[in-house]
Amino acid sequence: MSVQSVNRKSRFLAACAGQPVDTVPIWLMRQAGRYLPEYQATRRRAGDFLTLCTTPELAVEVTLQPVHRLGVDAAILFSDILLPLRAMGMPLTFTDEGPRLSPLDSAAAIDALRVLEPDALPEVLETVRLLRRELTDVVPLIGFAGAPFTLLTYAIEGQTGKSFVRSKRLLYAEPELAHRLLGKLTDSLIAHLTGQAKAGAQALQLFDSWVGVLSTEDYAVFGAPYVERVLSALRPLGVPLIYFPLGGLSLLPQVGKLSADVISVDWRQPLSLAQKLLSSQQGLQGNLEPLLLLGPLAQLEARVKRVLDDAPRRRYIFNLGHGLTPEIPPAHVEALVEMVHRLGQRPAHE
Ligand code: 1CP
Repeated sequence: MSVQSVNRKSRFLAACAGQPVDTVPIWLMRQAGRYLPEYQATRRRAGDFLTLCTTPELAVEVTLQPVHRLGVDAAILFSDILLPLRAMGMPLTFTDEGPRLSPLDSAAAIDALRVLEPDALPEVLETVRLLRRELTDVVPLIGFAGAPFTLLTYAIEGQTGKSFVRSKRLLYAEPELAHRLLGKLTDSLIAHLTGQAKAGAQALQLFDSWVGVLSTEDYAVFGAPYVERVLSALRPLGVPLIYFPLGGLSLLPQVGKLSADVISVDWRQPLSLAQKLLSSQQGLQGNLEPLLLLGPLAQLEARVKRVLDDAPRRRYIFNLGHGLTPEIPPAHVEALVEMVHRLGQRPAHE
């Protein structure tokens, strides 16, 4: 395939496959969200966050907002990692302080959880189908889910973990039960992600947002094996698989053994260091400190250059080291996309 036909198709998918690109592709975690006034307006119309996630027309609208405003090279489905827990039988609400679930506090509660089938969460799958109709091939759609351990923390803590005492009590006091829960979460995630890919998602990302609280020894038992089960079950779908172990610098040697195509790296370490700890087969995504977007544009541009200079030449996708936050000015995000496309241009022979 010529460079040009690859580029007309999708820079993002070309980069995932290790093919040449005209410039570095970029998308941003939480590119749809509260920093955008148009998101705030749609969210007000929806009334609450869960209605926004489960009304396909509205979820499509907010998914497309950053694509139109920013010119990013991929769209990410608007949904949330906690929706599968709700479908498994855990009532979920979102408050101003974050998500709330009634925490699983017994073996019976864990055994009562439903394991999802690929057609669970039909509203989310409908959003995927509608989005594929709206998007061109140039801007592919990324589907996603939380990784098993990260979902375990929400299911056991009932909210965003702080000390993770409840989660760790389960791991250390009742490891068999922990494995039973991780197994059910893993099977449900495989089903939900398979459903998304069959509905049209062209890449899948697993968010392991809380895996950084695990020691390397515990990641080997409660983290990595379940992530690998998800990845190998999804492999036959033929879409690129991205894994984001937030705060997982000490885990990267183990992450390097996972079968993910691309590893999304947080802002804490240079990409070149992450690359050394990972496998040479794995592409990289990342890793600008998101809050640099609060500072002046000249500083932002200097830091973007540093990230690009440090990034691999092939199989690389620009992103933030974590998500955009509500305080970030949209004009700075627009400027970031322009900078990456301008500074990331690759000569045709590379
Ligand atoms: O409008 C609002 O008030 C809700 C804010 C919000 C948004 C915009 C939440 C609540 N979720 C989302 C959407 C979302 N969440 C997306 C899709 C859109 C996009 O990226 O553009 C994605 C991929 C997620 C993933 C997600 N949800 C993660 C993993 C990524 C990460 O940030 O580490 C996690 C941990 C959640 C849980 C969650 N959802 C929302 C909140 C407030 C939380 C808790 C966050 C936390 O515990 O810190």
